[in-house]
Amino acid sequence: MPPSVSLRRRRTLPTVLLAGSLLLGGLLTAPAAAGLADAAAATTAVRVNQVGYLPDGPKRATVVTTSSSALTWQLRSASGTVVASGSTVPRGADTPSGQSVQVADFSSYQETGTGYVLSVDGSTSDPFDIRAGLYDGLRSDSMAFFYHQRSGIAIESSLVGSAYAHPAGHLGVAPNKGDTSVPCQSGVCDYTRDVRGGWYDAGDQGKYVVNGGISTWLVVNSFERARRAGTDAALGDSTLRVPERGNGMPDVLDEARWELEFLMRMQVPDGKPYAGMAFHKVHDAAWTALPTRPDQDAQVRELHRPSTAATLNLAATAAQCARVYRPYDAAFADRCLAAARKAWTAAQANPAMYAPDSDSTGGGAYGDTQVSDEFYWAAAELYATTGESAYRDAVTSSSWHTSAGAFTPYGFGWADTAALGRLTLATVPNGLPASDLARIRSSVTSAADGYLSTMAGQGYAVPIPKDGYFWGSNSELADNAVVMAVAGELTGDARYRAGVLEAMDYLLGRNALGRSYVTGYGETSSHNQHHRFWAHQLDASLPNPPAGSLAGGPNSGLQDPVAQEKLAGCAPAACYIDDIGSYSTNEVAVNWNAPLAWLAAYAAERTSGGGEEPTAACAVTYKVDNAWSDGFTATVTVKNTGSTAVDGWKLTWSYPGGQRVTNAWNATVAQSGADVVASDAGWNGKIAPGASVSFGLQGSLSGSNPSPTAFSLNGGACS
Ligand code: 9MR
Ligand code: 9MR
Repeated sequence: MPPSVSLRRRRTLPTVLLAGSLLLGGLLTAPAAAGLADAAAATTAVRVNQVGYLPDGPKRATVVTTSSSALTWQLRSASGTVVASGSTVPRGADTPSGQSVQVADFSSYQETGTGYVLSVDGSTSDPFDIRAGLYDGLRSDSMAFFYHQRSGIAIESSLVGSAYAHPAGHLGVAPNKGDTSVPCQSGVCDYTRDVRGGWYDAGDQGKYVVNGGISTWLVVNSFERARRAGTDAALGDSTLRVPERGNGMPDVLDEARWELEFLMRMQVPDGKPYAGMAFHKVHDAAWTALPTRPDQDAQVRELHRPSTAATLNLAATAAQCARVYRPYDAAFADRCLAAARKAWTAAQANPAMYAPDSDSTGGGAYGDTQVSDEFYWAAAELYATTGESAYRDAVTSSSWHTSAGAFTPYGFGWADTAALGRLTLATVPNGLPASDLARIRSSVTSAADGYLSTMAGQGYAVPIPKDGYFWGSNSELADNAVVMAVAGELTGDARYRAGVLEAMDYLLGRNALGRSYVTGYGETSSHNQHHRFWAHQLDASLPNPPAGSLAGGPNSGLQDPVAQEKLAGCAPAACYIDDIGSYSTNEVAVNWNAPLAWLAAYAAERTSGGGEEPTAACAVTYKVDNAWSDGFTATVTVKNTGSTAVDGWKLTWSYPGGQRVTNAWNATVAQSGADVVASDAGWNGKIAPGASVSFGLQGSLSGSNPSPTAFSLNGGACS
């Protein structure tokens, strides 16, 4: 029944959570415990988005302090000049973090630049930028995560650099024993299936239809939303590091297709028992050790019993595919639609084949015994795509169509998918009666209002409640931010966009631990996430996770041995450790990077209002002077095309191909993820009108070396 939904995610940790809440009560009266110990461990008491802020967005910081009266904040530019100042607002005890905090709001400062810091109470924040292009690098890196996670294809150094390249995993080449001819678990089927391809789920190499479904939906939805907004060119062909660049298909859809093809391979073939259903999952018979590179996994792979939930994930995503891919590849859209219809029919015939929680040897369970929400989601996608009355009736007769529980404070998720159906019905033109549509849309905006009010009640402005720090909490709040973004689209109300951007602030450093949960973004960022190949912490010859990888985040359930040993007594929002062994707080996963990529693409968009990149009077040439197999040198020339002198400059760009600057001359160059900031060397800081300065750099790469195309000078876009 719908009302039970918010309890389902809690099911995995009821007792621990209860203990956590009791402890929390104690913490607030005895603030010297875990919360403040964590605060001390962070680099600074002034918590900011370590990447930065958009010029027209909210700009808030949280300060951990024992002071109960307002303090003075000062914003300093890179040269040390105080450019703005004001008073903080004391917030007192912040329950989720167990910290006493104050909030500094410098939103009214809208100048652009790099290297700002905020000082309060004798502490200084990590440096940050204020500029419109802030999220361009993350848009690309967070989406590249999916290419890295591809199974059944070699990961090319020309696209991701030599450290991340590896041979194809699970293509039937020894020692792999899959995925080209995979048997079922005993008693499930008497044949084998070719289930190559798809994305590995997370740090493990399982492939799960249930979790693949929500991840695919979000990636495709990110494109569908951008197309409505008229900003889809940013996700179009040749915008991302995918091998299909240049094929005429938007790159985001190329990436999602890799998973869609896998999801369709998981459908039970005609003529077999349960034809049309989807196998729940395919993974190793026993857990592999860390590290294990995908192509070196010697375990037997097995198909697990078909489930209704998996079948409806296939129906929903294949129906969405049929709608979104049609303009680019009608034959593929037809194939998706046929698979979706067949899956729907099979799920109706087998409505209660539940995947059990106990099936977690060698792979995750993704158990779910409540599938009416998956029925609603699949019906909504099929109806939005086909307009057919049978699917409309399935939508309108579902209890989820009217339930107040479709959106919960804890976010939608792999087990809670009714919200996905609502988001589609609210945004994709369809034939529901106007009153019905109005009700659906207002359910989106009232959910978003709830998230905004949850944020307003917290010192760190997190759109999940204090008892919401479950496994993958970062995805809960990211998913809630997706809902806020859609509410903004439906209403034009700017408060929702502000809420989305503050959720990004949380992920990128304005949080209880003063840490960015996204690898490569921010001064203090997670880089030891649980992963079988990006296992640098265990084997120095292996890489850390690539830039743009999101950690699961604080989990008050402490569901792994490292968390249990190191985090006992933590306040909910501080129950996190950047250790490869802590899979319950620090894994990566496709259903977590998917909302990150969705939000990064949204945040990277130039809005029609004040978010438009201001123009600067400059022209930049970027010339590759020399390139070899894994490196290059380049000369960058900046010309002042305006009529006033430039006095001190910072030039920013994003590398589209994973290049990394290793060395520079005549400028100081810093890189975070794909984003590069080049600052003058002091003596060459002045550029007279009509004059130019040049600097040189050396970088690393493997294979292709696409030149950056967009440059900003002191925060303004050059022509
Ligand atoms: O590596 C696994 C990770 O992907 C899962 O999220 C997690 C929970 O299912 O399990 C991890 O595997 C561990 C297993 O559960 C217990 N033995 C140690 C495994 C590696 O740390
Ligand atoms: O994201 C999943 C979380 O909701 C569950 O509580 C947890 C334990 O069942 O499993 C998480 O999913 C993991 C999956 O089981 C195996 N691959 C890694 C996933 C992320 O940790």
